[in-house]
Amino acid sequence: MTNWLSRSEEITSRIPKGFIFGAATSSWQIEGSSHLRGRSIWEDFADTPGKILDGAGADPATDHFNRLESDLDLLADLGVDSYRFSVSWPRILPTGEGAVDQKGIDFYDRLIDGLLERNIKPALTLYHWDLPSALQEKGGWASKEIYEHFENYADILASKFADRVFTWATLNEPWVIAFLGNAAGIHAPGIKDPATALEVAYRLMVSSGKALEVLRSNKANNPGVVLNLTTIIADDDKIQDAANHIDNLQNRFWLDLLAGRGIAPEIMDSTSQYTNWDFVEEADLRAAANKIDWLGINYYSPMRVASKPAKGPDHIVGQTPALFPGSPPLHFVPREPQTDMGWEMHAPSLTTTLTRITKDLPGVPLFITENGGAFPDKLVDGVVDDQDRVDYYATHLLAAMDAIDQGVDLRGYYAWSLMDNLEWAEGWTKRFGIVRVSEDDPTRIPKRSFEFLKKVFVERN
Ligand code: GCO
Repeated sequence: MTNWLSRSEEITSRIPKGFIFGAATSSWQIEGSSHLRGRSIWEDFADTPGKILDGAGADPATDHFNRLESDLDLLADLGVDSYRFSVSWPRILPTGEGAVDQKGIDFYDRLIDGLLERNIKPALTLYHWDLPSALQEKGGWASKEIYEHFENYADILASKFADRVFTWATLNEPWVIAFLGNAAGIHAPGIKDPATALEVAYRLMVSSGKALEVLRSNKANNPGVVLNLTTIIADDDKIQDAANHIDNLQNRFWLDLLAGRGIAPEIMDSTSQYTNWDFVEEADLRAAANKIDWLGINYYSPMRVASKPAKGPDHIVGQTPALFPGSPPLHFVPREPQTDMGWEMHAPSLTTTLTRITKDLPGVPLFITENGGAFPDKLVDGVVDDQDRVDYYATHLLAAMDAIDQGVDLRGYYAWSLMDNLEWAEGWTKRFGIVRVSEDDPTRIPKRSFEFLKKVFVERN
């Protein structure tokens, strides 16, 4: 492994002036203090035995709610320009609608002001998966009523915070929400129904487009959306059709909607056994194509597919055919080296993902809004020497710089994640943090990767 701590200049010398560096988190994964807010679909999911690997739930998470000030000090110490966080909808509106909970507003007021006091730009995400349970009972993202609820929620947040927030993202990873939540049922709300998943995918993008308008009417700066896009690698000749199908649902669907190209006939055909898409409306498609000021990309790994299974264990978190309704038979065959999620580490795929987006959605500035890796960290004498994570960051930062050299308008990069946290259905079993936190000890211990990123952030021009 390269000693990146002594070779950080190879990276810093390539970072353009004005490039934004940050770290990212999300509300449900870190906040805790769920008794001070309404219930979300992730508590419902976590309370169902067997859904979360280690049985973890919303509390205490990392106890961020009670440790806000010291967590903000950590960010300042890291030397970030920006912090990407999400707002918990049920903290603002306990049942998703009705009266605003002032406690919730006060918390995010403190968060935003605390960032600004430390000269850190707030990057706010409206929705990172913690839907109020009361709205799921009314159909959640599969119902048309969600448009109005999401617009109302966006309006409340923008009216309170528009003067202070640097970038706004409507949604985080609608692909995950739609397909992990509603096709494979491995995320909340745990539905296994491809037809619902496809409708949710569509309604999410329409909701996002409508929320963009609301944000703009409140003079919010830089409204955008965050997608998890990646490069699909066909590992043998026989798998090209299946690879195209995966690419269509993972990448093309979202980019086409944003670019105003609607839903591709190939996608409608290949999913026709589940839905006839009769819920699609022209006016909605126009809303889904509302202008974004930037696009966020969460990138971790390519998806490598083949006609034959790979040898060895094949549990790869979030890579299974059930996530791609209508897919021809295929296998996910990540190569070594892999992270703890079973995800192949292949930095050049970050470059190709970015250049492809630039081609399919020209003229939109990009941010890498998440990138990082889960590794089996060891705490030895109070130190986590996570050289594997340092290596991951270094190679992916270089791959991001390669994309800039190839003409990609990449404006910033956020590391996932500021700290170890609740990794959704994997609970505490997977660690993505550059700061160590554990379920039974909320003490923050910056890892070697924190030191490395700090060096990069501080030493650049
Ligand atoms: C996502 C989410 C994060 C995850 C991270 C690691 O991209 O899935 O935005 O909440 O924790 O990606 O899986």
